[in-house]
Amino acid sequence: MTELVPVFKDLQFYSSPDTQIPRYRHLVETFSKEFGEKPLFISRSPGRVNLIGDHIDYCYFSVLPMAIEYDVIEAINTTESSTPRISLVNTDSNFKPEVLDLPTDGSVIKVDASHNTWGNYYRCSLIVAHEFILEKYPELLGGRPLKSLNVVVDGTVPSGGGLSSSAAICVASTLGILRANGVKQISKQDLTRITVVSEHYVGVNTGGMDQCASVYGEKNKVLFIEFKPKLQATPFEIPPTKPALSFLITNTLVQANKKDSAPVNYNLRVVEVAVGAEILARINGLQLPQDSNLNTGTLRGFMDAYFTEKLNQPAWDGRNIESGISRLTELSLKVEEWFTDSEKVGFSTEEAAARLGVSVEDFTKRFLSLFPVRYSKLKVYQRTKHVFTESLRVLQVLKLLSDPKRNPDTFLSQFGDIMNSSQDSLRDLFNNSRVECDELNDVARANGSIGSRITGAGFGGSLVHLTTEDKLEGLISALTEKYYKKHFPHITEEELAEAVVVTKPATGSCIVEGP
Ligand code: NG1
Ligand code: MG
Repeated sequence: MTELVPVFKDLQFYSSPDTQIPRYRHLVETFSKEFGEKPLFISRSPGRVNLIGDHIDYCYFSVLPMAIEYDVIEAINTTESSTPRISLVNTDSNFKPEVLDLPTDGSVIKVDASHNTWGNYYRCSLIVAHEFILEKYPELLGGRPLKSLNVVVDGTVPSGGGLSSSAAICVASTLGILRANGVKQISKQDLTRITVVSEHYVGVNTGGMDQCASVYGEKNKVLFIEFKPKLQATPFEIPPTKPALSFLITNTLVQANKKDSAPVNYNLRVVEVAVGAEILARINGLQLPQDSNLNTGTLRGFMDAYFTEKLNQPAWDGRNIESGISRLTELSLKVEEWFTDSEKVGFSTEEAAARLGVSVEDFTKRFLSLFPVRYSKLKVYQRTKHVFTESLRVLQVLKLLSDPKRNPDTFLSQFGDIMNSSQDSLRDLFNNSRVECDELNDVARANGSIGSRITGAGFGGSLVHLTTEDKLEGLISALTEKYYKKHFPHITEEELAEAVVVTKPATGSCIVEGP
């Protein structure tokens, strides 16, 4: 069954719709003030918090995020203009208005990734929306440029906070551009497929979790997102507990500047795990299918090849939890044997090329030229071990969530322990924590959190904590005193309220026609 992105007449899809009314009213008023007319419709997409499974989506292992109520809403109308262009206004005055000129010959707009402005995210969306129309509905444009648009954007997802503000704006923009150009209905699957690659145009070699979670979000459900054998999101109810469980998100207020630091953090990790996949394949005499985005094999591809070709076991469908747990446990142990002690320290470019039996030139072309990266040693063993153990933890949590016979007395502590081991792995093996993240984590764990971990890319950004409703107040006040007031003595009540939030799983992308 093809699920379509829904169109709503009112705001009932929020858990407390009334609190959103003033925000929508302000958006529409800003639009009228700026452009002297009413918007045609509002396009919306949420941020997400990842409960478990970080830095494994680009290896095609499954993840477990949920969409949150922080979102991006965009009021849109088409407009006549002598040259085709998009006029972008943001309700937040920190983001200055931008005008994006569309190529007059009907070709797809370009992004200058070296000149980063918030408008670049909109350009990414123009590219993927335009290409989708050319591929599926060429008659809508007949070679003409996309329509000129007036757009006002309002976002509540903190930027650089690890809650996927970038995916929220890319998905909301893409959905809005498509509708304004005559694509009245789009499937969740198509919207995810085309937006997954959108941020590649601003120079970040992203995985697909965020866009998928943003599109498929469902109230009160977490999403089990698979990338292989095909992209799909399966919602899972969070079981009732006594006292009721609660997810708290805390922003460290240390920004993860992923765009500018990508060569030493995000994009470098993508390279390290790809090199890991190819080295493990070589050790085991396997040839990996080459991923079309990365031009290399992936760790998921390695896992599949290792068990089917080397050990002659049946293919794993990604759904059989027990078999996944046993295979990933085995791989997590095997990596200890597969790398020598000196390799565990790291690989220089020469060493990595030699391990793969290729020239440095070939290695560079294959792994280092898609996106720029900088390093002294590639930490292949550490990243690979993280990916296998983290993917294992996702299945362990899924098992807890989906088992009707789970023990209600130990469910929360088991879930929390898995989150804590994830944090240890992120900190020690994946090195995407920072002292501020560790400190916030320690304060939380000592004050009522059952499990705490970095969520999203890390390198700053946010943490997610599993706790229960009766502990929330104490936890929040400990974090306020021992982390926020200590590091940011001048923090206002409003800033605090934005940094520390209790969140519920929320509805995914939608069009709002009503307000
Ligand atoms: P955030 O931190 O939301 O930007 C990033 C990637 C995800 C995933 C996580 C780590 C983007 C848009 N998303 O999320 O695909 O790899 O890091 O699990 O860069
Ligand atoms: Mg992002």
